[in-house]
Amino acid sequence: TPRTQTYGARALNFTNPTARLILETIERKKSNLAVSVDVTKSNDLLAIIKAVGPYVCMIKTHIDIIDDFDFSLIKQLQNLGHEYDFVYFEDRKFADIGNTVALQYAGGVHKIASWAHLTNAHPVPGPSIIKGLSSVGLALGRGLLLLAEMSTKGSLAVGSYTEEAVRMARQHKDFVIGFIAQRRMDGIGSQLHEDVSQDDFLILTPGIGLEAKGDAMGQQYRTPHEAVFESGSDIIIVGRGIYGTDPKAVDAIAAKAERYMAEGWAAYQARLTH
Ligand code: 5BU
Repeated sequence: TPRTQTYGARALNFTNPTARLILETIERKKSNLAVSVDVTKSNDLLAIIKAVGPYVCMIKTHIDIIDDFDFSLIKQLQNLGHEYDFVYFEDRKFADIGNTVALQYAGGVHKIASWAHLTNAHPVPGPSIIKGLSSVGLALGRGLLLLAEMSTKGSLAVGSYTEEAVRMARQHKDFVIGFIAQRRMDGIGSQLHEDVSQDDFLILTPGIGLEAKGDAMGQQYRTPHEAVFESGSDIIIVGRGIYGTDPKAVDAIAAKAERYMAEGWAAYQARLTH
């Protein structure tokens, strides 16, 4: 099963080029760490990416929180992506009708589809949201994650909602390459008599921290070991646990990234042999 396959071997489980690129990048860099850089100034964003670049397979952005956004920032982000060998995940959380999300994904100020390898969507509108986003992203080789679960206290994405999300993904495996979730979704949402043992989806897990248990606004943290070893997550997403409160403290930020990378990789290696 995917849980005990290497990242490199799993690249062959996918036809989507972004899924393959992510798995190959993880294998090459021996890092299943994604850093979520939630800062509001372009210069801080670039400085933090430079600091953590060597240790990540992925940088997760919220491009709409950048106060001084100018499209020239995108070229600089792309250059760093090539220099340090990682992919971009724009955590846009699309949630509207197909026609609207296609416009939001392709255009506006941020033109997300033109640079983000990966983005995500809430399954709440139903399969039409995948149709809308794939009408833009599929031909560009992009990938989509569905939000099957969230890390927050009291999340409504549970039970049959989560199951339906997985079912939607199974119908669109060319474009939906995985889930934001807190655990593996293997077998979940499969119909009676359907053989899904060979199905592979990437599980990306936010809400990861080694020190805090949560924040003042409902975020809940688990450790890399809990996520990757116990729950079978593939990529850990870490934000404030790495960049802390001072975006200028780049040496400390790099050291933290290295630590999370080591913890995430150790948990994966332990998983392979258990
Ligand atoms: P943190 O600083 O590690 O708490 O940041 C977590 C990031 O992951 C932040 O950008 C959130 O928007 C994002 N996130 C999350 O925390 N929980 C979720 O369930 C989802 C996204 Br989906």
